[in-house]
This record gives sequence, structure tokens and C-alpha cells, in this order.
Amino acid sequence: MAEDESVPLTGKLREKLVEKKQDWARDGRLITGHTDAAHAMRLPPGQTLVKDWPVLDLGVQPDVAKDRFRLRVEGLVENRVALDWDWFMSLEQTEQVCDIHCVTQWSRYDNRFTGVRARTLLALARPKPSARFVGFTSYDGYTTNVPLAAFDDDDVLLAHAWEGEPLTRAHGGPVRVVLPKLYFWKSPKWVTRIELLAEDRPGFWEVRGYHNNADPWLEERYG
Ligand SMILES: Nc1nc2c(c(=O)[nH]1)N[C@H]1C(S)=C(S)[C@@H](COP(=O)(O)O)O[C@H]1N2
Ligand SMILES: [Mo]
Repeated sequence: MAEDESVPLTGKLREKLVEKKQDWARDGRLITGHTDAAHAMRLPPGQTLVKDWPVLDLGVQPDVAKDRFRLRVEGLVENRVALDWDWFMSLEQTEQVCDIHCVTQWSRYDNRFTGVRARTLLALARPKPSARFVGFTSYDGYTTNVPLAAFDDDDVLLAHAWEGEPLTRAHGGPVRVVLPKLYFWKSPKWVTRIELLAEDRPGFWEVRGYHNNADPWLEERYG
């Protein structure tokens, strides 16, 4: 029987922002076609370094109480799991420092996240051989997608802390994905469902003109 999984939402969908970003994709905004030699080793092309950490979302921030939190790994897996908060926190914890790159042009270096490796979850759920893609769903209704090979990587975390403090709600707490090798829209905040899929399933921004792969080093902004 389906249980009620709704959580309180505050805010209003930022329709203007969604429209504007969709227009950028159509117009190819921020494509620079060159790399700045001074930062070529660390700053991807067309990006600007920031020191603060901007908040970017659709304007609706779910309030996910820990006792309602569920993280499901399902679809093409041998072992479907629905982790509650205590189970999630009992899994092996990792701390990791990474850079993040948002398609709206900001990058931020040296973000220290704590969480559970994607690989730990995959080892629990055991993807079937037919699983080749991952679809994420978040408590705000946001979706995004990556190849399984991108999720099944050393540096991918289900993060619940940043700089040693619980991840704030604004930045996706209680739990968000951190997938540092791709533009940050591929790192869903407030994640609740990870589905293993045979076919790719483009997410919120992917169907609005954003690139399916999203590699910042190849400047895969729109596609
Ligand atoms: N659930 C959810 N996750 C999301 C988004 C969103 O709107 N909802 N926005 C994405 C985008 S476009 C970016 S750049 C990053 C921003 O994360 P931050 O607000 O922690 O900087 O979250 C990504 N994950
Ligand atoms: Mo973004």
C-alpha cells in the first residue's frame, strides 16, 4: 500500500527563473569557447570563482523532518531498499573535499562534505546487469538523470553535512547528492528516490534545453 510521502513545502515555484534559464539554453548564453590559461587546471571554461555558496533551486524548499526521511534505491536492482534516517546514518561515512561548478557560471572550490558514498548504496541495492542509467527524484519534485557509470564513481556522495555541520535545508538537507564531476544541477538536493533504469530518462532541466551529460570541462551547458 502506498504510504503518504508528502512533506511540507514552502515557497512558490520560480516560474520566471525557469523561463529565463530555458531561454539561456535556447540562446546558448555563457558559452565562451575558450579557457582562461591562469585557471585552466582547476576552473572550467566560462566559470567564475565565488567564495560564498549561492542557493539555486526552483524556489520551493521542502521541509523534510528526519523521522519522515526516506531514501529509496529501486528500479533495476536485486534488493530494493528504503532507508530511514538511522539506517542511512549507520552506513559507512566518508568525508571529502571537492569543487562545485554551476551552469549559471559560478564555481566554488574546496567544499568539505560528509556522507555516504554512492557506491555503498549500490553495494546494498545491487544493480541488475540491465541497469545503465540513474534517475533521481527529490522532495520538491525536481528530477535529474545520469549514466550509472557517472553515479558509480569514487567521489559521488549522498551528503548530509557540509564543513562539519548538518547540511542546511537551503542547500538540500537532510540529504543531497554531490556529484562533483558534472554541473551542479546533476546533484539533486532533498533527494528521496534513486532509480536504476535501462533507458535514460531526462530530468527537469534536461527537458528544458540543458545538456544531458553536463561535463563542465567540455562546457556541456545546453544540448
Ligand atoms: N531538488 C533540487 N535539487 C537541485 C535543484 C533544485 O531546484 N531542486 N537545483 C539544482 C541546481 S540548478 C543547482 S546549481 C544546485 C544548487 O545547489 P545549492 O543551492 O546548494 O548551491 O542544486 C541542484 N539541485
Ligand atoms: Mo544550476
